[in-house]
Amino acid sequence: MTKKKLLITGGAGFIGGNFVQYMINNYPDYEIYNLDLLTYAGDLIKHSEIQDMDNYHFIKADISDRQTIISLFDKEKFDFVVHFAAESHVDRSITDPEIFIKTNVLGTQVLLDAAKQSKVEKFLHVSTDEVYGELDFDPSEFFTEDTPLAPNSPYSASKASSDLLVRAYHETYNLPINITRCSNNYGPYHFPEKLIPLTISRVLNNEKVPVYGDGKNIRDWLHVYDHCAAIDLVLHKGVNGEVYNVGGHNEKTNLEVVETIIEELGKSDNLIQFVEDRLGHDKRYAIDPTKLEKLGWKPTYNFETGIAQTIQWYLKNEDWWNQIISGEYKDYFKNQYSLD
Ligand code: NAD
Ligand code: TDX
Repeated sequence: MTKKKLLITGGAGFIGGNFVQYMINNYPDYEIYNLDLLTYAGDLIKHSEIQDMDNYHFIKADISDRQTIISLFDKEKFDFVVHFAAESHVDRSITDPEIFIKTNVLGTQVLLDAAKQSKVEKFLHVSTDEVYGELDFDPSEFFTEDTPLAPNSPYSASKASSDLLVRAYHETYNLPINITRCSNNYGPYHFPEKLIPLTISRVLNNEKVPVYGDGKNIRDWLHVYDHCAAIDLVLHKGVNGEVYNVGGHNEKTNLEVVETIIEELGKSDNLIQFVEDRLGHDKRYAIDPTKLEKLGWKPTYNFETGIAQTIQWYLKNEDWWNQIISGEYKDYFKNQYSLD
């Protein structure tokens, strides 16, 4: 029997990187191809233990490079595509939206063309709850798959655009697709520009933690391993053409998240510094995952255990994040924040 060929785009980043490891561990009979441009957000250090395995292949390429992508698909004839590659940070999209359109919209369209031409069995597009916009603080409201798309940031607008293209390729060309829309992830290899790893790394260095506005905005946190299991399920069992929301009912205000990390690390709340609010800052995200639960998924981490383990991971892997925050990240941080 020929082995299934799975292309994972963005497999050098946070979630894609964890998904590459998950698939290598759970599907030894698959050929895994990791395609990534290795932007500031991607690295291969996270894959040093698997890089020499026969069933793991790395391809450095830009998803918006049509010629390269089309000829790669022609040559490899992938069975499945799981598409993570994206510009992913909301704050960067506010300062410099253009690359978000090129990568997230044009890059997705190039991949869709390639997938259509080579007749893949399934194209799974990894999206985000941010495409639905924001919810009020009323705890009885949730995003369902029927919530209208109303993205508020250039990042979420670019993701919503790519979602609509994926949908259109299904409706127009009958491309077999699924779209997953997940809430905020946390866990190993989360890039330290995002709230949780930024807080952990700064608290460990006794540096101030910037909290936007009053810190009362709410995010719905899910451990990245639970997200990987959800994608696995949708890839293999998802009904063709369907969207699935992914979330584990773990709503926290940003201030609660920051205070939890400070307490776990035995430091003082004096490290919190309220700073100017993010432009267009979405108030609250909260996912209703009923449809995915009916397919057979349930999360395995509660936030308290997950965050404690994540902090331990950052303590053990200081080399990885120290090397990031001492590079070009320093300039990014200085431009982004005015801290005491
Ligand atoms: P990330 O920024 O950590 O990783 C993105 C990866 O994509 C990097 O390895 C980067 O090098 C690669 N990449 C960027 N541009 C590329 C290009 N033009 N060609 C090829 N590769 C390119 O992002 P993440 O947090 O792991 O998010 C992955 C996906 O999941 C994104 O599509 C994001 O929208 C979605 N998502 C993220 C979250 C979250 O909480 N982080 C939640 C829901 C959905
Ligand atoms: O320094 C900070 N201070 C702060 O208060 C940062 C970086 C963030 N925040 C706030 C903004 C948000 O309300 O914390 C919350 C989380 O911020 P991020 O970690 O930047 O995540 P978010 O904007 O919610 O988007 C994330 O979840 C959905 C991912 O980055 C997206 O890729 C994903 O689609």
